[in-house]
Amino acid sequence: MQRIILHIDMDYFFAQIEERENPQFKGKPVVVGADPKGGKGRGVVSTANYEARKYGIKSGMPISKAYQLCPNAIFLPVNIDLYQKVSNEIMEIMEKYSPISEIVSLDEAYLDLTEYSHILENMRMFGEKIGIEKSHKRAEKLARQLKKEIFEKEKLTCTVGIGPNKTVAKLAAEKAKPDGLKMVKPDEVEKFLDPLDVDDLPGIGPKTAEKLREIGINKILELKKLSKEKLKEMFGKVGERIWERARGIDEEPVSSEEIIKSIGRQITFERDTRDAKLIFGTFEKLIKEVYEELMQNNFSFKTITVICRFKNFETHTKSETLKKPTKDFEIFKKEAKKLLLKFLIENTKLVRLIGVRVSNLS
Ligand code: DCP
Ligand code: CA
Ligand code: CA
Repeated sequence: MQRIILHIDMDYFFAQIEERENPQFKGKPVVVGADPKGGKGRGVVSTANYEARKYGIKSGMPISKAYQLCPNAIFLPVNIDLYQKVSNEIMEIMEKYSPISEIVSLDEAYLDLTEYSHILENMRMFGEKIGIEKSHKRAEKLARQLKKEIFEKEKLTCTVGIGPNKTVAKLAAEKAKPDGLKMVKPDEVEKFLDPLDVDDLPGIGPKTAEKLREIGINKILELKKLSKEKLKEMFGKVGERIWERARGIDEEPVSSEEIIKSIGRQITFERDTRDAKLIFGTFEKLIKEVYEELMQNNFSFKTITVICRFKNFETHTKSETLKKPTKDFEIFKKEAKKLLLKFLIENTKLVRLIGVRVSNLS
């Protein structure tokens, strides 16, 4: 069945809320994130408004780098309670527009608008073709209303993408930022995807993109020249996914069921360190926090992953998958510590950040 999927993503979310709360910031570069401490701060940028992005400041960048790029920017701490409250209000508005919705993150969600097309609009007498055309018009109208309602109630702008599936809808939104609305109809998908960069595709991270670039593949049009078998050979199971996504194929349903895929915690040390007592003491605290959340949700886990970031941001992960799912705290602690120890033996650099995550939850 031909679906109509809408993706909504708020524009420079944390920073836009700060601008709304402090109108005097409008038009000036605003950076939300860790304390820059005059350029010596150690955390990262959560997000920046578009003025700050002109200086090259981006989400995830070390806050010290952001400070270097634009010392006169307005640097603000992350007020997550406020952003969460605003997010809840937005999601409440959004959910009125379709009975089928999926919240992806604080500022992002999908709506399935197909119902409207096929039940309300496609009343047989018009025939399939007119039905789907009308329903696209209807979807666009709904999208415009949604943007308007959010702006009127929250004084915040967002971008909406509409497509035949989640992948295309999300990419359409990405390409229409900020304050945009873009619809890609089924017969426009190929034309829309072909000129995009391979790393625009969800599922293609920096490492995968690098591998593709090495063999001269930069655009989705070029990616389509690789067979499914070749992609499987290069990337394993996700290769098949990539093959489909490059062709605009994505059957994943919009699903409101909240699926927690993993639980994790990480922490950046105040100072890069090799102090084993500090590292393992901190690590045990993280393990306990993760375990508590696991128990609150009554989950078993099968995979443990440890993250270690060394000086200069060199970041590694190591995972261990158990033979069967468990809830055993001692096993968790023992396996996690073993992984961390491996890092410290293999690498003598100072440690900047450690983290632990459990996945394969049941
Ligand atoms: N965020 C974060 N750390 C990151 C990325 C994002 O804390 N590395 C937070 C801050 C963002 C929010 O999540 O405001 C939403 O992330 P987006 O990737 O959607 O980015 P923005 O909404 O900030 O900007 P855009 O206008 O590009 O969507
Ligand atoms: Ca956003
Ligand atoms: Ca987002």
